[in-house]
Amino acid sequence: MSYFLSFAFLFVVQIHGAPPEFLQEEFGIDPIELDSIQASNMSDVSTSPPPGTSKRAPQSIIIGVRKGGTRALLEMLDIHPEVAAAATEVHFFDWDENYAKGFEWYRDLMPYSYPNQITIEKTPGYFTSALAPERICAMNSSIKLLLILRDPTERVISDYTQVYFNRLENHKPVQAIENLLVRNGVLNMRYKAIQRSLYDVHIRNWLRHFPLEQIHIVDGDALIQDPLPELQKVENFLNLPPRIVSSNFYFNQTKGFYCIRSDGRERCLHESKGRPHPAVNNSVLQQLRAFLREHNRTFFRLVRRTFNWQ
Ligand SMILES: *[C@@H]1O[C@H](CO)[C@@H](O)[C@H](O)[C@H]1NC(C)=O
Ligand SMILES: *[C@@H]1O[C@H](CO)[C@@H](O)[C@H](O)[C@H]1NC(C)=O
Ligand SMILES: *[C@@H]1O[C@H](CO)[C@@H](O)[C@H](O)[C@H]1NC(C)=O
Ligand SMILES: *[C@@H]1O[C@H](CO)[C@@H](O)[C@H](O)[C@H]1NC(C)=O
Ligand SMILES: CC(=O)N[C@H]1CO[C@H](CO)[C@@H](O)[C@@H]1O
Repeated sequence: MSYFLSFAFLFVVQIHGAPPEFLQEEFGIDPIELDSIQASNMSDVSTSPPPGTSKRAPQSIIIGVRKGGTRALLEMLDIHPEVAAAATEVHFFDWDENYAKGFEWYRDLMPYSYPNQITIEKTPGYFTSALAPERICAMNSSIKLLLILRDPTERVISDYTQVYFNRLENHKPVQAIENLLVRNGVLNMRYKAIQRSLYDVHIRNWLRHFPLEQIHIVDGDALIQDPLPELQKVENFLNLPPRIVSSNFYFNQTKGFYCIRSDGRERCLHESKGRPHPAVNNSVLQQLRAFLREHNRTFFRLVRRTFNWQ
């Protein structure tokens, strides 16, 4: 698995030319990653395209959130015969140096698709990017956006855990989560993991450019518990015929997660490297929860929907 992660890491650096230092901190690996390497098979890049296919701009984008389960969502949607999923996180709309390369560069990173297929890419960094909404709107103002969210407090801890292990692997100093969350007794609002969990702040930015009807929110906690109902909602949102069925999933007792079965292939999902989350000091945790509660209230009002986060 660590082989897979470093492979994926290298792959993104090579293809998209991003500064490694930035990546080490910011490149998000989902809580739910794939065991297999299929998602980033480099040899696919050079195989000749099937007749009748071409590369198309995405008609739908999974915009985030980091650590929300974006990889799981994309892989599960990829079961659908009318979905063509991009293999890597493109970071076109959130990284200036990629955006400067232009639209043709972006389209070239999309998979070959048939005319009846919907191309989907996912880059979790878009949701929290200040510029991504207007840039995506400039490309296609009627594009369909998918946003997968989970409990904002859990997301903070998961975000911390990922960066913590990345830093360990890169022999960089690490800090206890409490020291990052709290400075001088108050919540440290400059901590990016907290900022990224302010869903209301970020969604406002998207709603300035897109009507709420164009943004479908997937409940990340529900997707992991029972994938099919959440995926059927997405099929409906994307106007896809219902093709994902319960036999595409089987529960692996050992892992405690669902595995995907499609086209005779089996792929399993699991917690990122099985990393345990740290036990967070309870009073700090309560402080964080109380703070996010206000934000999630505002968020529920903005999206006219509530989520079962406690
Ligand atoms: C990558 O794709 C090629 C062609 O589709 C296949 O032959 C090869 O086994 C794949 N490699 C991995 C590591 O999945
Ligand atoms: C824009 O997105 C919509 C919704 O997915 C799609 O129907 C339309 O074809 C897209 N337009 C272009 C130019 O890609
Ligand atoms: C279930 O998960 C275990 C533990 O990761 C794995 O060894 C096994 O191959 C999986 N079984 C199936 C049928 O996917
Ligand atoms: C949790 O942190 C508070 C200060 O923020 C401290 O007073 C308390 O002793 C800590 N609790 C534990 C169990 O470490
Ligand atoms: C995680 C979190 O803060 N959840 C809260 C979101 O807001 C509702 C009220 O609208 C609270 O009940 C949750 O505890």
